[in-house]
Amino acid sequence: MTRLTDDLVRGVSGSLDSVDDMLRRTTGMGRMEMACDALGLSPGDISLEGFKAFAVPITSGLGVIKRFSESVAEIARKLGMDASVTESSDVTGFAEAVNAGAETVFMADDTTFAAYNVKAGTYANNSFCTAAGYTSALKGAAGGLEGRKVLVLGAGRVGSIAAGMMVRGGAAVCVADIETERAERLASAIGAKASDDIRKAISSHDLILNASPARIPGSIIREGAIISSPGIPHTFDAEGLSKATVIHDPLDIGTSVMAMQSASFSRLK
Ligand code: PYL
Repeated sequence: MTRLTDDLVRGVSGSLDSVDDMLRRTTGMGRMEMACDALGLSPGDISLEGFKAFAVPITSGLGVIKRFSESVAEIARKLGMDASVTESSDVTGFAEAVNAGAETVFMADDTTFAAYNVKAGTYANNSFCTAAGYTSALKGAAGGLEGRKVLVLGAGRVGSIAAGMMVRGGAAVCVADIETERAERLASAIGAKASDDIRKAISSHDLILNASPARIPGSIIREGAIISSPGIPHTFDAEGLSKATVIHDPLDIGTSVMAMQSASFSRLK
């Protein structure tokens, strides 16, 4: 999983409303509807009344990312949670959150970003939720994925989960990865096709879920393509952005689905 940087996170807080606008414009769903759709729920299924959430800064590994926890808390607040950042970090911060009545605790080290539901004793995982959120966004923007050809770029955690979701949803999935064997392994595991020619695959698909850090030149993107793109870094050129509908944000969509999945563990009506 590519680690976010201070720069990538810096812009998250100021763009929460524009992400919501982008989602409505491209998928017909706002943040809450998309997050619930990703989980097979509707907003009315979950009550967030008095729902307390805390984001705990985690200093392990490469350490804290500036404003990561603050951005996570802001996203949770946008969904209607009473969310804040703990004073302390790590285990002390976790204990602070539990003592303050947390129902969900958000924590991320360099490998796992989890939203732990204290009441239910289980957690939402960012990789699963990011895959579900970007799959839901692609489905919304495309008007459904059943019977549609979809290219998944990147057979890592998010790409693999999303590819499996879309195969189960009836899409004709093709997987491509810079490591061809990884694409082939995933494709055979989920009953999809694999391509060993990434450029050809991109130029022959209207629907793409890009879970790779690759820079995709606009010249090979089809006019009118829809690219649901959790991949970071996010580097589409002007030609690509003019030809395609590109759905992307570095943290918001995945965190929104995590927050709602974590809440669903204790608040499903
Ligand atoms: C959750 C993001 C999405 C993509 N990559 C994942 C990442 O950057 N993980 C590392 C997060 C580290 C957070 C740091 C802190 O500020 O608490 N430990």
